[in-house]
Amino acid sequence: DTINGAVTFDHVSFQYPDTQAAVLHDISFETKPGATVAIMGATGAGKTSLVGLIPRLYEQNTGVVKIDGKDITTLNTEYLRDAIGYVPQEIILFTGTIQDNIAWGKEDATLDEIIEAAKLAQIHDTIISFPMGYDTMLGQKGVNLSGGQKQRLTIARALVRKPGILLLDDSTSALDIRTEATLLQALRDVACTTFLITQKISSTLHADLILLLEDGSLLAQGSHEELLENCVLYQRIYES
Ligand code: DUT
Ligand code: MG
Repeated sequence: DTINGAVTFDHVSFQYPDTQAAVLHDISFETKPGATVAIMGATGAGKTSLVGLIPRLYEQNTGVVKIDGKDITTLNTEYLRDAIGYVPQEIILFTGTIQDNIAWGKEDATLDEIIEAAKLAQIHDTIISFPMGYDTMLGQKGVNLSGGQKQRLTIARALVRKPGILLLDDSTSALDIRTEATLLQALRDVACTTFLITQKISSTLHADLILLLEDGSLLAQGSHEELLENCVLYQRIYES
């Protein structure tokens, strides 16, 4: 069964096993299926840690995380891994073809599925502009991609699984405003709930929900308009 992508955090706190201090304090929010959720906050605020709880890369200490109303500790990890696409902050590409790089982790993906994912990730046109297309080699013997092209390639890799939830950890930082907006709209069109960690106000403008983290606490949450009205820190980020 597929997921709709509603995500709920209910009084979630978390600390890494080997550390003393909690990294996330009493986080509560909920998103509708297909929503775009922007996560902002200074370096070290807890953004990567927060999204890592959703596919159970880590386990919260208190509180409950739910997907489509189900406590994720009751779901099996294989189901979670299929349902959630995760694009980590550090991009990993290997020497091989573009096709192999997109299919990494889902080696049974068909070329059609790979192309569909690349289109959704807004990288298909770039790929077919290369003489070898999807057979283009990456790495020392192949083409060098720009930062934004690498980001979109790794987003395509996550989308090959057709996830109901996509976690983008700073994965659009090198994209221009228009390409990013097109990507977010395309994800909306396929009803993929998207968590986007970002430092850019341009990415929060169209988010259904913005989560503003400060030192592991949820300083504010709401739409762009709501935060602009109610949150001094958000106003400052907006004006800077
Ligand atoms: N932390 C650990 N162990 C880890 C990872 C992080 O103790 O394995 C700490 C570092 C930091 C806090 O957790 O004090 C939050 O880190 P996180 O990586 O979640 O912060 P971020 O908001 O993603 O920061 P950045 O914008 O630099 O990626
Ligand atoms: Mg991070």
